Amino acid sequence: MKMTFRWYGKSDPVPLEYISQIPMMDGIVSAVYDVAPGKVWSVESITAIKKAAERHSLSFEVVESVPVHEDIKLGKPSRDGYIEAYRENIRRLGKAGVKVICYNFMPVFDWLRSELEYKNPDGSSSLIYRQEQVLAMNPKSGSLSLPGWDASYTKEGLSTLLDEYSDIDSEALFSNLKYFLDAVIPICIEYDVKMAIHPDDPPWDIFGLPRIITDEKNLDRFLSLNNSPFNGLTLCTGSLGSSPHNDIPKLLRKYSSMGRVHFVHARNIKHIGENDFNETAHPSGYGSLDMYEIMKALYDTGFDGYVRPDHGRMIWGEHGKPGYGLYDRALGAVYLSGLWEAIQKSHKK
Ligand code: CS2
Ligand code: MN
Repeated sequence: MKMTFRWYGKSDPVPLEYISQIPMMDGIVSAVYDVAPGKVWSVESITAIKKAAERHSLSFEVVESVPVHEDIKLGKPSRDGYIEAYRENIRRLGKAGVKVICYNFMPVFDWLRSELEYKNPDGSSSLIYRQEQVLAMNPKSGSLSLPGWDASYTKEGLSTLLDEYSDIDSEALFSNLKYFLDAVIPICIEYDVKMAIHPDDPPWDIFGLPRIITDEKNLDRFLSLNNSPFNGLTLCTGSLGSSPHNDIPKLLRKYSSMGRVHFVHARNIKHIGENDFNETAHPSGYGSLDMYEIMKALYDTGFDGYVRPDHGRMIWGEHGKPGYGLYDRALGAVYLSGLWEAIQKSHKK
């Protein structure tokens, strides 16, 4: 298991020096952020991240994310050009020593929350999802302001895009995903880079848009779209776990023993209603997920991929990118590494 930490590049308020001071931290997870989806990343930008990480004794072996252009998800004729750019990014990243690419296949929106700074009774704040509040927003009204929503869309642009998705159901999305995988996986094999899809967050349809990386049945189907071990998962415990129907330790055991989990986002959440959840501190006692069982499932299946703490709360007066402050994520990382050490030592007796 290699512990990593997401870093948003030079504009991230958390400097690499601080990340390197977190005990038991192996590396960063990052990306080139100033290039539009569907474009090729320059070798210089990729190398600059790697060099910066190495100056702080951190590795850079995981990219999150290389975004998938909407035309690929929509299956438009223009997808081939965007796929070619994706293939070139895989080659360039592989040459720079990147081993895993995390990406998602969610139409239009990435993760959705109703509030980014929900005040907890202890004075910390966290991201929260209340379905009723999210559904009350109308993405076509132009007043939508949600995390994960790409602010570069104009009101008209977003409206047109949503219309284009009106013919895309989950079957069509699966078929467009297969087309994409069949084009990129051969390059991954050649350059030794694993693809690791991120589950949909939350794992159910929203605003009439299909979401397919949601549960065991669909994860099985996803993996069989292309049977190469290079076609794998980012198992995000908080995303899949926001549905109480997903048994996360069980899913981890199953897919990690198949060698199909390449990256783990280890986050805790608390179910607070049918389709509602709050993001909590990482330790098991604070949320609905048993983080010990999660780490144990990884250990027992010989997991040797990458883990990162996921969204943290804002604590100790920190201000920053919602979910991505330093303090709570650092506590999460050390807690997870502590669990790992305990599990490891309990096997050595
Ligand atoms: C991340 C996602 O912050 C998060 O929840 O896990 O934004 C993630 O980077 C993408 O969905 C993966 O492409
Ligand atoms: Mn995640």
